[in-house]
Amino acid sequence: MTTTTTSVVDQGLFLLLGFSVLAFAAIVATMVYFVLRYHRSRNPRATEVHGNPWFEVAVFSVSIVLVLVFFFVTLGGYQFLRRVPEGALQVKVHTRQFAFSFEYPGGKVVPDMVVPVGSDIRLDISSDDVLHGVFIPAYHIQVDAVPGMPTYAWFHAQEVGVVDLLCTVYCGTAHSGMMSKVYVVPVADFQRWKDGESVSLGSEKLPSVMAGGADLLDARGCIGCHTIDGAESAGPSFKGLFGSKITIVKDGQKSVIEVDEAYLAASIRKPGESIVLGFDDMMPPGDDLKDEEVEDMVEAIKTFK
Ligand code: HEC
Ligand SMILES: [Cu+2]
Repeated sequence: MTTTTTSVVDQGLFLLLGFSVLAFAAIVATMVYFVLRYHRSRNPRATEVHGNPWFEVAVFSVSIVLVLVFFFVTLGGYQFLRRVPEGALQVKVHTRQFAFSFEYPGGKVVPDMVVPVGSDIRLDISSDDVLHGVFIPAYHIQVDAVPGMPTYAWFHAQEVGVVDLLCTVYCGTAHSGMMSKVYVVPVADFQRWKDGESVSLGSEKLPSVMAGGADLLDARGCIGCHTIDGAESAGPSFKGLFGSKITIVKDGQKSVIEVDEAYLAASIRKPGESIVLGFDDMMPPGDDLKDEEVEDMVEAIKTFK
């Protein structure tokens, strides 16, 4: 069997777990033996025991050897995880409140990751705002994304299928919704997908390029707090929002307004300035969004009728 990120992590885990189980059994057995052997009926007078140098040296040496074995085995695993095989496909992983986006060589950006089966994938991880974590349980890799400290991870896409990728560092209100997927697809499908064709894996459609605003809303994590089908969420639904009359609270004053493009754009850039009645001021500001991005988002919101 070839070594993978999954197998080296398992190796370290099972070594430590196996030892823990053995040590636990040995300690409990000794304890039970002492309870019986030195019961008052068998050992009515307690005797004092003094040092036993040979025993002490033995315990000490065995412990040192064990700790060194654990250290070198897991160090080997760690080095394996930090050594990206040559020729790995590079994917940039951007993290932000509250979404991941994946950037491919050539500039394609999507909200879920797509990779060809059988290849090594290098993830270049960065954060646009606060601490996040990139965790792919199926491949046993987990790395923190720290603002200003780009890092990386890699894995070998073992078999075709869909696995989860999620944030493991509490990054704010909608942290629990910060989840994406990794689609491991046949090589030919990956090529077609990269060329911009619409491709499916089983019944699921692979993510398309974020050209239009709707994909951008998804990639920027807006859909984590706003639904497009009218359902309740942390924020008001986008369905039927454009052109509707809503009550907002601004500087403590309530007023009724009609939702137009300017209001939508202002809400995306500076959500804290006016709050929709009945909701909390919890939306992260979109100061870093480009003008075209805000326009695309506004256009997309208008389409949810
Ligand atoms: C953490 C959850 C959260 C995220 C993420 C979020 N929003 Fe919001 N959003 C809210 C809440 C809560 C409100 C209502 C309170 C307010 O007006 O600030 C709101 C209000 C809005 C409004 C005004 C809606 C109305 O009914 O008047 C718009 C437009 C909007 N968000 C767009 C966006 C866009 C676009 C994004 C992605 C860039 C986004 N939101 C991301 C929570 C969120
Ligand atoms: Cu996060």
